[in-house]
Amino acid sequence: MLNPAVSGFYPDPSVCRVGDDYYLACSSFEYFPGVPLFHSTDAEHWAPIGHVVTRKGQLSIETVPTGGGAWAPTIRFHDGQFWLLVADALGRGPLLFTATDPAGEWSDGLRLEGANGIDHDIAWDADGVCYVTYSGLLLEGDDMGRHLGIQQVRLDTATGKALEEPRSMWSGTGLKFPEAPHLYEVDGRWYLMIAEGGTERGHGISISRGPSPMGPFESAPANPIYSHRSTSHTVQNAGHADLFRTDTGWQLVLLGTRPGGMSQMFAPLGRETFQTRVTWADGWPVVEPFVVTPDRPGIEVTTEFDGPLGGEWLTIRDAVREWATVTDGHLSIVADPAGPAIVMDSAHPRFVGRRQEHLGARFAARIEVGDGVGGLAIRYDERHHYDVEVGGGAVTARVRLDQLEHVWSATAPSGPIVVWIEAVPMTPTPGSEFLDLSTCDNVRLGFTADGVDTELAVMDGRYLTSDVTSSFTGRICGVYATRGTVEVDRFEYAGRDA
Ligand code: 6LW
Repeated sequence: MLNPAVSGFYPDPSVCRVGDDYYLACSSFEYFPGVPLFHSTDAEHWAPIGHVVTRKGQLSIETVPTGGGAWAPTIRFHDGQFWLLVADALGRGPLLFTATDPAGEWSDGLRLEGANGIDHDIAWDADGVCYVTYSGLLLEGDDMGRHLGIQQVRLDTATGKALEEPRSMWSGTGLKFPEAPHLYEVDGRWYLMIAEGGTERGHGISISRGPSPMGPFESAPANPIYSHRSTSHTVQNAGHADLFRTDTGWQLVLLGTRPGGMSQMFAPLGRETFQTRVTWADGWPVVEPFVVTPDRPGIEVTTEFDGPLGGEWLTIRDAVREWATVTDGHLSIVADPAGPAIVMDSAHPRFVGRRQEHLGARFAARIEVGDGVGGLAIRYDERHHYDVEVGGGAVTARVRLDQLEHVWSATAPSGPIVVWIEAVPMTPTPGSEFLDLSTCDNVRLGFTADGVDTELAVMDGRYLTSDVTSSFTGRICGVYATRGTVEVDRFEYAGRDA
């Protein structure tokens, strides 16, 4: 099957089927719009159709800390409508959204009560009783950080209230962080599938089965039934899966990363979505091993801002973006006069960007800052970003790594200038130093004026990876304004894996 199914920062996939249509949802954390949705008619090629979170108020998007926000949706179709559960982690908490058209609009989000945790699954038995099964990682109250294992309640979906005290469920084989539970009825048996081992290299999928949605569940003898841990597979962290049936058999979607390096490795794109087939033996699912599809074509996209920003454009903790307007082939970003001197250090930068979706990637923006300051930045979070900034007569490349900052500057030419950031995967060449080989990529920072490219700096890319930052997201690259108004009339993204 085609892999990645969806490349770039698209973790925690969940799929539901409605007739001949398949819908896929992923996490989005502090980014807006939130909870991206994809559609497929062959359960293999996925096209974006919109987002669940398109309005202020659906999530606590303005205030969630880095790493919080939309975690791990479950999407299902039941009783004539779509249901999507997602935790607004460190924000509103667990939420239930509904829609009749998955392309939108979705509801405001009903807060679940009595089911505290993350990764909420929703399932119904033949009598219409609704079961919500979730990972009991407490993210609020005095017990914050405590993990109660996999939990379950029956839910009143009209009020969002649990109908009982949570009960403890089968929670895997004892590996860390039992999470991502999904409950399925298959041929008269109930299956409880989870992820365990942590979302890093130890990640894996385990499953159990029982006579009812409440169990009791017996663990599959082969658990974990799938993992890439301790292998040299190009896809690591494989886990957090959702299972579904197609006309030709069973499949699952799961998250994984594509780290680069040598012994220790680093994943520039964060957690992506992969897919594979599933067969059954002795009443247990058997996950077919998968590989990254070789020779996937690259893409080149140019945005000339001749219409509203598409769904691929993200803002950080901002669902309104009134400071970003598109008119006459220009994206104008108006800086916050009270914003900090290094706006990308802030939790609320006036920044509009898109995902890095390929291991090799080049972003270029033609910008004009007038007497303001702004530029192009690639970020994991406000403590880890590389910028190319124009202002005060200079073009400055900046690297921010936590409290450390380093800059390289050149004189800025007058008029519009093309600033660019390029991720170049590390490839072994004779004479390479070990420290070169041990990273995933190098990030070049520079600008072009009068047809001449000036490289200001080349920075090891490992500091912008999920492994170093510990952020749950991926690389996002875009334009920002620090002072005054920054005009952007062209933005290019070229990406290729090989
Ligand atoms: C998600 C949990 C996990 O809720 O990381 O891989 C958390 N798994 O299941 C955030 O994506």
